[in-house]
Amino acid sequence: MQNDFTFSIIKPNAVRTGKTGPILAMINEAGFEISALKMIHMTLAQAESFYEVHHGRPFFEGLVEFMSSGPVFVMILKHENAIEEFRKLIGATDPAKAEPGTIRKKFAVSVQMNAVHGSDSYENACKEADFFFSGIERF
Ligand code: IDP
Ligand code: MG
Repeated sequence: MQNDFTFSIIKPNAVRTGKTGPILAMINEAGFEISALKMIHMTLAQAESFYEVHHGRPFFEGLVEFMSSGPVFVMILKHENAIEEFRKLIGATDPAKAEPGTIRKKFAVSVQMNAVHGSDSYENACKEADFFFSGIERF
């Protein structure tokens, strides 16, 4: 079924400061089911490849350095209308504009260090999930 899963990352700032558990609890409480999950530390080249779509943007260099600065949790999450529902749960890119009760409002420390990634389309969710997970790592 299209749009029944999304891809997410708990970003280095949140992992470093012990927010993985609280963020997973919010994801769980919102009704998402974990379909794949692992902890990794991306190289700079891997982060550049993942964020290729943003290559050339003024924040690109800082973003890829940040995303390769420490371990992250990558995951695939199942839910009806997963893309839209997860984007609602995480809130706006800029935490100053994120709704109260969203993950970014609670755990982001800046626009760059905004605690979590969520796919923006079904096509990108498929690409992003395939970038990090093989078939035998997905349930
Ligand atoms: P999204 O994560 O809400 O989809 P995108 O526009 O796809 O936002 O940007 C990807 C990531 O790049 C953001 O989550 C954030 O970490 C970083 N980013 C986006 N815009 C800026 C900016 O203006 N300054 C610093 N970092 C930014
Ligand atoms: Mg995006």
